[in-house]
Amino acid sequence: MKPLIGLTCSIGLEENYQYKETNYCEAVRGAGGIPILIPSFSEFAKDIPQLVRNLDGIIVSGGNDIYPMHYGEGPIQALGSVHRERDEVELEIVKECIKNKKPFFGICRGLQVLNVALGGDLYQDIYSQIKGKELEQHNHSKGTPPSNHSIEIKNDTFLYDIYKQKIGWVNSSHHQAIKKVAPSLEPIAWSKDGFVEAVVHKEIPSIFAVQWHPEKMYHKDHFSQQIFDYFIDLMR
Ligand SMILES: [Mn+2]
Repeated sequence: MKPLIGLTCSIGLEENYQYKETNYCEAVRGAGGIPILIPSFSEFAKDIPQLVRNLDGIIVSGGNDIYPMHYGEGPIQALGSVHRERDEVELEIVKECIKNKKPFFGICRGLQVLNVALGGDLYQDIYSQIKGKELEQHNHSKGTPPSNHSIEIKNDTFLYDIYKQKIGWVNSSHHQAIKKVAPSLEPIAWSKDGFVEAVVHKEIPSIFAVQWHPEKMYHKDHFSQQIFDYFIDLMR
């Protein structure tokens, strides 16, 4: 039996449709899983406990910003678009994955959701909130170059086992980042300018997240493939 992998959807601008990029689905299937899209809408968070129990693993995917009230702040001017129902559904998914020790893979926004759900917080916009320090280009959106910035990977982690070296190269498409890491998460990779680029749960190693987009490089990059393989293999 192939593992069933829930994939959270993004919400269209007119807010009347839900979607997920095909490359997420291809990466899940390529690694041996069956992708199942999870929408977000009013009151749906209440059904998440049952849904999580019936899936083998969940990917909380990339997308818009998290409403900062979830970490006790009001919105600053540079905050991007937010969607209250998606926040509720995904925060509930984290809670249930922890409770049921269900494999969880956060990608980009998914890393931020994981951190906020577990008590950490975020920079709402790194480029307007961090002054006096030159930051790398984390918010690359034009074209699809194979790599945007380097990461330094911690020894003795699953990520090090994949890359087999301290330095990796990743694509990057985010303007928010982890500020305070949640107490139950361990950072395992950083960009040169000091942002946390990957985390793993300290007690549940099958719960992890990356700040970049391995799904976009799935067909081109061996390491990206291996991250998905590693995730799906947790369920075999
Ligand atoms: Mn980055």
